[in-house]
Amino acid sequence: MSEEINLKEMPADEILELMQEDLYDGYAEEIVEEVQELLSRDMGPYDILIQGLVAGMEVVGDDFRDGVLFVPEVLMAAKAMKAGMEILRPLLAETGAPKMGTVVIGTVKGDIHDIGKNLVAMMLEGAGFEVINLGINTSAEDFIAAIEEHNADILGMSALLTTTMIYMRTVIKALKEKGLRDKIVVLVGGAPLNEAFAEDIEADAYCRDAAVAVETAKKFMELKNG
Ligand code: B1M
Repeated sequence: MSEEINLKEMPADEILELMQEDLYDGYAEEIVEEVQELLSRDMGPYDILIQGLVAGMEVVGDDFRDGVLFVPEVLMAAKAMKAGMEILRPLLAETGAPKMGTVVIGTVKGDIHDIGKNLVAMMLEGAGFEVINLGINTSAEDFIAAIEEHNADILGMSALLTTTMIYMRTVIKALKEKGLRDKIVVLVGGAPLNEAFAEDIEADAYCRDAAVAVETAKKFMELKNG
């Protein structure tokens, strides 16, 4: 006989564990219920995001790397993660923080990973930035057009593949050719990157995670505004 799960009777830490399992199994509806249950207990959206969703996706990532999970399963997990993020998004963006500046962000050309980039975009919105999210597979031309259109202060680029991260260099080169490089702060992130790579391509900073991206973006805006 299958055991009926009653979320209301479970302690929060067990719900977080269950979230990780449900994310692994790609159960979007269950993820939505669990996020809602934790919110109803006044758990902060950021804690739910990091301790439930991001922690779950780390396990998925490890098993994907080790050949235990394959693309279809990972896609299901990503869908479940997005369902949870959709609920948290307005709450993370709702801090009433004063306007900090404008960020154009996107995943670079050839790369379709967008969960981390969307997380960064959400957290930047929450910190008071206006965020122009260009989505995935973004060309240098599209980045430049958006920077010019929105008079952006910061460009954020994301890449999750060793084969696509090098495209960031192409974008920075294109910014230089357009005479825009000195007018914009370039922040880069994504699992295969590190500080040495960021320095090598002449980005302004590498951001390990979304929290660091927000801190770094704020720091650069403070420097810019004196
Ligand atoms: Co892909 N994938 N994937 N994948 N995938 C990785 C990246 C991989 C490391 C898996 C593995 O082998 N362990 C591996 C890359 C190997 C490499 O290049 N070294 C890989 C591969 C190989 C592939 C394919 C090639 C598989 C295939 O088809 N054979 C293919 C590529 C398709 C393409 O892009 N052209 C592919 C496809 C997919 C899915 C579509 C199935 C799915 C993406 C769904 C989606 O995003 N909508 C997927 C997923 C989900 C992953 C893993 C499992 C998880 C990525 C993720 O969402 N992490 C990933 C394994 C891993 O990373 N451990 C993997 C959670 C997210 C919160 O973290 O994205 O790191 P992350 O973002 C963090 C920081 O990096 C940082 O802040 C974020 C939040 O804290 N950050 C920024 C990210 N961007 C930033 C930008 C900033 C600042 C900070 O700007 C300022």
